[in-house]
Amino acid sequence: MGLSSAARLAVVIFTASALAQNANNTASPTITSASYTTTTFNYSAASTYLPLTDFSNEQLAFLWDQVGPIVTAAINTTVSPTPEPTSYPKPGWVHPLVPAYVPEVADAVLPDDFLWGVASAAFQVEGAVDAEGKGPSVWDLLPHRWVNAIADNTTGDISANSYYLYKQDNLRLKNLGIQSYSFSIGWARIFPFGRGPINGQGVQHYDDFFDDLEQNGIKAVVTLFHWDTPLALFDSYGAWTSEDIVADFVNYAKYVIERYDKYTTAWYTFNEPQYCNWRFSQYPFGTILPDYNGVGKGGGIRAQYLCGHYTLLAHAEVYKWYKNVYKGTKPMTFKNSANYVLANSTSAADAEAVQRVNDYNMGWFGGVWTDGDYPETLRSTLGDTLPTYTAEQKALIKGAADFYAIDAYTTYYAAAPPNGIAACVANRSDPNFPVCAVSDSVAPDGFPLGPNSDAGASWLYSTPGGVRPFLSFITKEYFPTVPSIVVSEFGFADPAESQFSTLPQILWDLRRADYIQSYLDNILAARVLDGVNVTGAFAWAIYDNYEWTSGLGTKFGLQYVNLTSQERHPKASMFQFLNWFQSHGLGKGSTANVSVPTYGRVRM
Ligand code: PNW
Repeated sequence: MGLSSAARLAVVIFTASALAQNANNTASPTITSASYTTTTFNYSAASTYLPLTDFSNEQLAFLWDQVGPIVTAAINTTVSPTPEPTSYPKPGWVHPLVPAYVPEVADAVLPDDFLWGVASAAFQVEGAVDAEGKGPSVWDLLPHRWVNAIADNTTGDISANSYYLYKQDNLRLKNLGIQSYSFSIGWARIFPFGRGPINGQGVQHYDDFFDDLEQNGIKAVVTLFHWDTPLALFDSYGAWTSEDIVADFVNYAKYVIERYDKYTTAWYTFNEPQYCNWRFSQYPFGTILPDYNGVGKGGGIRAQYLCGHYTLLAHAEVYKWYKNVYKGTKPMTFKNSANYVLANSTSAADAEAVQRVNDYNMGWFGGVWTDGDYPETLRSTLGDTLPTYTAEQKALIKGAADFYAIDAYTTYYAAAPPNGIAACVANRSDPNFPVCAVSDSVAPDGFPLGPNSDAGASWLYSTPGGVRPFLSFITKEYFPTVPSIVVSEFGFADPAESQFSTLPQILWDLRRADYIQSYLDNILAARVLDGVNVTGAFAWAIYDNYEWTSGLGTKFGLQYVNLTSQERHPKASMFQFLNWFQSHGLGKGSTANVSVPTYGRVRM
């Protein structure tokens, strides 16, 4: 480690010639006693694994060695597409699609510039994790090295293998008539070490990918970072807990933006910076990596808020550079993870609990829409644990987005904790600190808010009624400066879908189809009936993929992926989705016969 191959070779040559000289020496060798030093070793106290000064093959090999053996797919070169069918197997009149939920908007027509499509993320779909010069990301490390961190112990080594199958996937999107594809770029494909030299093969791959998408007439909506931090940046300085990450992210972002801006319809710098909560609460991946930046080996609140802090700074720097220096014209923002929150009762304490949940999700990154700073509820509760922005940084953050993007999956009820908000705020060891509110997918009378999702997405219930007031709440009350809003992800994982073994059992995914219809109707109602400027909606996900700590077994796809053959099959939910956009004026691009009977339209 640390020595390049040339340096290693030099050491070997030097040692060999020194020995040869000794052998020729006729005088008897002087034997000096070696001097030894003693030290106390404690590898747990390591402050870094990898000074980032060497970008050699050896160093890359070391990084992959840290991850362990990778499984390679049977298909491991880019596949040329075969023609897509002129019609797909689809639901018939015997069980037609789910009927409309909001009759008042049944005839509403969307404008052509309404952005819609399906979504994915690089690590969740690409596979080919060590192919063509890519460096490992933390998400390559985690399933391999942290036993039982993933519910079903699957890895993302192959997943949907889209790195090689994207041409067929893009052709199918076109044939189905889908307008846009929201996907992310793998940072470690472009920069295997997160910084340093660029990986030409990785760049070539994305060049081809963007070109293919354009050839198929599909709009690209691009996320720069969807959680797959290059492992080298963890090894070197603890990634998002260090200010060093800002310059490295900005460097990566500038390269990608300069290269692909001409292809891109909209930019997301980050997917859901709120992930800092669930990812860095156990920073950095349990006890696998050293304790960087004094955040403690187990991670926790300090790590979470450092992560959020540098993420928003990195976003703001990229945004201001893009608009002011690069003079970019495409809309740019970051995606947020938050859900509609209702008060569990009419009490003042429960109203305060709702406010706290909103502040700790949306408000945390809301400086963009307010004064560039954190909300008072965070500052007063977290005190010194919350980093502070300088006046200059606040000015940078304020106004650093063109629209709001919300991944609005579900709805919760929130209540004050049993011991009260004040007691919780005063006690850092309280299990509910620092939010000091509890939320639940159950209504006050004990009934769930909607049908439940897969056990691997236990946070998710289908709650379509919530998304409509949520869009109003964000744009009219919480952030009135927001000019427009896109539902950048919404989606559902039908319970136990992975337990079915035959295609017919999988394809009629009633709960997902119902979710798609009801969410879209409510999003449209927000626009047409409530006057919210909703300008886009993206279904998660393009097809089944790697659902983070739930692994491959939790399925969010509108297409089924056979993990053995890698064949894709549109599920009923895909036709529900296409039918909805056809009914509202935007399903014009399909060259396949995708029209399907709907309840209420069938006459026997
Ligand atoms: C999103 N919540 O994450 C992510 O952007 C996707 O990568 C992921 O696959 C998808 O949703 C489904 O999980 C979320 O707790 C994670 O509300 C958690 C929540 C919402 C979104």
